[in-house]
Amino acid sequence: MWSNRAVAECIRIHLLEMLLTIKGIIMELTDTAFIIGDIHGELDKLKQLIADIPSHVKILSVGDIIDRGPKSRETIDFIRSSSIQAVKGNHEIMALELLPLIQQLAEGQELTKTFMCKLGASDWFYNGGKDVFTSYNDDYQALLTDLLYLQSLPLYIETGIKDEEGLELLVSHTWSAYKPLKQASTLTFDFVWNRNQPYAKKNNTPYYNVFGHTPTDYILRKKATIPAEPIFYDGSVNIDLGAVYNTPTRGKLCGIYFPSLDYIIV
Ligand SMILES: [Mn+2]
Repeated sequence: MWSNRAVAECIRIHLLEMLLTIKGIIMELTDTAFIIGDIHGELDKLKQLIADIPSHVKILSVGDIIDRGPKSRETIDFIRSSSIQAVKGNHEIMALELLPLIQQLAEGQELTKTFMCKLGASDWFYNGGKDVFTSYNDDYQALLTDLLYLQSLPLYIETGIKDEEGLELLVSHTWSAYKPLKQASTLTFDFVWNRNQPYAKKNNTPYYNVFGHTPTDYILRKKATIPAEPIFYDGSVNIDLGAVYNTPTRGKLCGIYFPSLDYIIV
């Protein structure tokens, strides 16, 4: 016998799979990449971080570009206009769960109390999405356009750039290198929600995985340093320094070059 909750989760997963038309993308970069951690609407930090990145360097993002911070809408605009290639994070996924509703609003349906209840019941509203929604000032067409852009983002990027050991840069929101990428459609939740850190001491995948999602001080707990630092594993690195959180061991945005692994923190 399935519980109501299990049925609801099943419907939710099915809906999500329909929304996720793009799983992963393959790029054929040959030079250098610069990958940015979880931005969460911290546009000023983003601009500061990439101000001096040379133009030949391809800039990528591990996702969670929206929610919680002050300038989500402007961050989407900036990322699009600067041709930064992002992957989806769990915050983009949560926003996308409202796509069908926003579509109806954009088509002229009134924002009734029932409608508001549906929006309010969503995970997105409870996780920083409410402010993002409000920032569109009832311009549902603009919100829809931005959500469709978020929908177009992949879950992971195989970049084509290799380090000295021949490991290819893989960019994803969570640690994902151990997964069979081709099965991304059945592993969506893992790609954006998984909080596991690399459990094998030795990397036995063909990838070097740059990811975010869980602020590094949460993983280090009492060993957390000030200022926050990325955590390097064999064949992967977590670069989420909790840019949007105002605490001594967070509040920083990190970007890392590949293959050199030199990093910048602002
Ligand atoms: Mn996340």
